[in-house]
Amino acid sequence: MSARSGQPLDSGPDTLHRYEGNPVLTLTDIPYRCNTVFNGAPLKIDGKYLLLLRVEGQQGYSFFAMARSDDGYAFTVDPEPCMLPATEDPWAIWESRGIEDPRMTRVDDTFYAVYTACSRYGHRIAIASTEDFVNYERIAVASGPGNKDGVLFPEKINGLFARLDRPIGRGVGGIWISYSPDLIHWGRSEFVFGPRPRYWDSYRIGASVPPIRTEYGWLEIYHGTKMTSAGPIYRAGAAMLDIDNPARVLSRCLPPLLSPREDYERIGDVGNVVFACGAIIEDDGMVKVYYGAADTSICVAVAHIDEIVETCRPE
Ligand code: BMA
Repeated sequence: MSARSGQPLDSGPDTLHRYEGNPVLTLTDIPYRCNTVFNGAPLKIDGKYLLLLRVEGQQGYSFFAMARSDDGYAFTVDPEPCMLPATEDPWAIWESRGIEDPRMTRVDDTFYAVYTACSRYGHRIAIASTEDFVNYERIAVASGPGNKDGVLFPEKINGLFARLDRPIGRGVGGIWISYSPDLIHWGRSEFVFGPRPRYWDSYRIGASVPPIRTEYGWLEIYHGTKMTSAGPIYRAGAAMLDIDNPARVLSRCLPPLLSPREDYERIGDVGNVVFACGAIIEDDGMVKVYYGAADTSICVAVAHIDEIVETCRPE
């Protein structure tokens, strides 16, 4: 039990502590037939929690549904999906193989969903906005092919929207930053950080949680993989980026924040995966990180913001 949150949490080896009631969402919580639910993006508005879910249908492609909760742990899923792959031009061609891995960010008074549009041309980053969390207005397919894990900064930086993403140039998956005046036209792209040889994040990395402003800089909770003879292991880690120039990495965690250990993280459609798509910072500083487990369910793990920052606090 965490003294800080009053929630039942494990006391395991990781910085992030698993909620004992994990997983908080599985396919039996979805009110229609589907294959799996995973990689959900949370928001907290007026004390209520929203979680934009990636649901994979039995046909094999993904779409989004909305779940709602009073406590961030017990969710009820809306009766119908909220966003299906587009069927109309100019979007349909880019979403013909589904939409995946949403991240939600509020910038000024608008809520944006940044997600991966999948087609025979590969993955592209797409952006939509919503006012009611039922209807989503597409704004842009905002990258070329071979790019995913887009997260929007919650504030403009030097007057421009900013995002992290993960272009797969030359097969190396690293995190880049780009800027835009209008969310449609993006540029000034720069490399931010990449895989680290020998480490748990030596194969590919990507942004996971939209950057969180702290007194030390932008805290980025990212995912990193290590390749093994049984395939990649997905873990969560943290890095601190400069507030005014987030292309500048101030420091980076050594051990990960969370590694797959529980059966629900080890066993599923894709085993050995913890994959965060968002976090809620409570008033007492506790951070609830929402993550997909083994591409088969959604779980929560919690730590105080100071504990997370401590893993990547600049000297
Ligand atoms: C990534 C994304 C995620 C998925 C993860 C593990 O590349 O496709 O949606 O959770 O792989 O399979």
